[in-house]
Amino acid sequence: MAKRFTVTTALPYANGPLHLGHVAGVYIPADIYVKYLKAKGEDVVFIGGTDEHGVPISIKAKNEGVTPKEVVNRYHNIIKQSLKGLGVSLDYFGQTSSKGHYETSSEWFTKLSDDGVFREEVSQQYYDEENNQFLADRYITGDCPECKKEGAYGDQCEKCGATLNATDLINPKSALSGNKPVLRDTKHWFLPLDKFEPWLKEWIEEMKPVLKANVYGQVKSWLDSGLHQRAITRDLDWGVPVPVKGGEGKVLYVWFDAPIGYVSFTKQLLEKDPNRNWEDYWKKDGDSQLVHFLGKDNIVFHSVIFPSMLKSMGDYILPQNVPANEFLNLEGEKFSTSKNWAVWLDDFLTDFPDKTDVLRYVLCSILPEQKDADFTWADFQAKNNNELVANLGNFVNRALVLTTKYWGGVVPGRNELTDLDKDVIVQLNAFPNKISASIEKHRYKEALSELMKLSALGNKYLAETEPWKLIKQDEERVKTIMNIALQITSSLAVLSVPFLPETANNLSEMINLEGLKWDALTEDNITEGHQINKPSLLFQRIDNEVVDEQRAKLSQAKDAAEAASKIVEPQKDTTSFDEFQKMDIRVGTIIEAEKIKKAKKLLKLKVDTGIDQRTVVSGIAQFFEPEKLIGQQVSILVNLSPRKMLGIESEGMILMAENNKGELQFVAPQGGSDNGGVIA
Ligand code: B3M
Ligand code: ZN
Repeated sequence: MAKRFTVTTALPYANGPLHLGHVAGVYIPADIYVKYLKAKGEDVVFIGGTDEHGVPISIKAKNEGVTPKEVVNRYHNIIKQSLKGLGVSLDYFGQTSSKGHYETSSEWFTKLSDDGVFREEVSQQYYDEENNQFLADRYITGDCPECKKEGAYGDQCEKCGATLNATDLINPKSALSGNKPVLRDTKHWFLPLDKFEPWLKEWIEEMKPVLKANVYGQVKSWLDSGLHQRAITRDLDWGVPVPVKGGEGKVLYVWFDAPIGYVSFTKQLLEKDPNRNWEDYWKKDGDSQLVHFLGKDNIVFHSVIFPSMLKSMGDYILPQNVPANEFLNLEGEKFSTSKNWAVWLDDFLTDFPDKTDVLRYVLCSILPEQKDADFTWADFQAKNNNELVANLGNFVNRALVLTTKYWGGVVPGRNELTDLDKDVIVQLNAFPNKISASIEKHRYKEALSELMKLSALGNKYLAETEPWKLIKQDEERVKTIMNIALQITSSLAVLSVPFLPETANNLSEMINLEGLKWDALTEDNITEGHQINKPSLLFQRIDNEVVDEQRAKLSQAKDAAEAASKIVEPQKDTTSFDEFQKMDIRVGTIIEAEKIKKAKKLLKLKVDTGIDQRTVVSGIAQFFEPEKLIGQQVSILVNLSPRKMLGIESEGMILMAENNKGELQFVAPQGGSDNGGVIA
């Protein structure tokens, strides 16, 4: 084993909350690994944080009319809280917009630039003359050169999927000013990956024995298709400023500074620690084992680009492993933020505050380790009821309840062992190593299933020996059986720590035993005469209604997202000026408003039109409380022929504006006007 461990979780962009896809791909396996290492007494730093640069974040901020810093702080906090809620024990959760991170990434860039690692090249890029700035690909739109449709972006056409260069767009327009951008010379710095290719190829072959097949496969195919230099600077105003001469007005490319975050966050964590030094976790002398956890879309950055940067820095270690996962789907479809097809971690924690371990269990049991996997609410319910309640919860409860019932919670001693007892003990003692082996190979699904085999072993043992039947005839025999059952229970309390931390905690409180060590587990964890505490149930059944509600919530959210992205209504057929002139639209004021029985959508209004006071039936009841409407100015079509609705004569129509969600607002003169005023 290495002297110490540096474990990182990929940094999610701070422009949205985390969903279960992020959690399963990165945080659950990383947290299991780290909790395991810590249970073994290893020296570990567990580093995470948010990635706070990049164009989508600036665009979001612009759309919201706030600064990028406001956006990233908001989501950083949401993400941080939700990970805490899930019991993920990161030692540090940093921000790439922090001062310390700016310092470290500038140091890296300056050193690599001084050492002549980068290439510098001038190329032509689109520039917005009105806003005096170069345009990122996403800030340029135009007609797609492939499918000819409008609205393609400088990097991609979302209509036909073509990958584009901004200069290929027909009729390019700046998204900032709407003007035609001009081409201007600009200088950028490049990481010459082509130069690193030979050693990367050797290194990846050396790593092959420990790499997961999906990771090796992806990196190999990248290397085989040949590496090209990559621009690591951008003409933007949000990011780490390029710290060398000629870099004015430019920032580091988000993928250059983000992985340096792992280093800057370690520095921030250990800054004030008198006993530990960040360099031990990153430099060769420290002999630390660096492990990056991430999703499959980030493999190349962590196994080609960042290693090239680490190597170029000279004295840094390279990753020992990059256990990337494939993707998790939701009810058979890809997670999608824009379609709102997601279970958000913070929502889950609000809806199920006492079920974090259930979520950890279910996600671990379906981890997309080798191929994409699917989360369904039916499976969530089934795994809770059939595995956690019926297997683990049931065994522990029987062991503790029977001990309480027969001997007031005092642990009995063992008498002579039968062959069955001896066999169970041999099996029990093999579990710590089996689970360790699976975790160390980053096979977390397998490790969890081993844990569940241990409680299944306990259940089977009790079912075969039936102590509840024997207690009347042979209490001495029952003492032996229950002693063994309690040894299994106490091993479960330790071995479940990485997977089910809250359960492990509850369990060790119930058995009233702390400080048991993973490596020291035996058939004598718990001694004769030890007093256990009052047992309670570890898990509760989940009923159908609960998961039905979650499924309904998912489809409602999806419908709302679809409605929000609804295409603007097509234009109606043309009408003549004379036709339009026939309509008499006036300013009016609502003076009375009431609900109409049996009509959910309708309100009965009395409107002062300046001409008269008249009754109008209006379909706005879902959006307004009648009391709040008194005094509201409106635009009213006064010469519409009267219509009877639910027995009420309606004399006119109030004009409303509808947004994409189908919500209504009044169309009224800004700042108020006189009733009866003509609208034309
Ligand atoms: N933010 C991409 C992502 O969230 C990127 C990861 C950075 S890890 C250094 O998938
Ligand atoms: Zn296209």
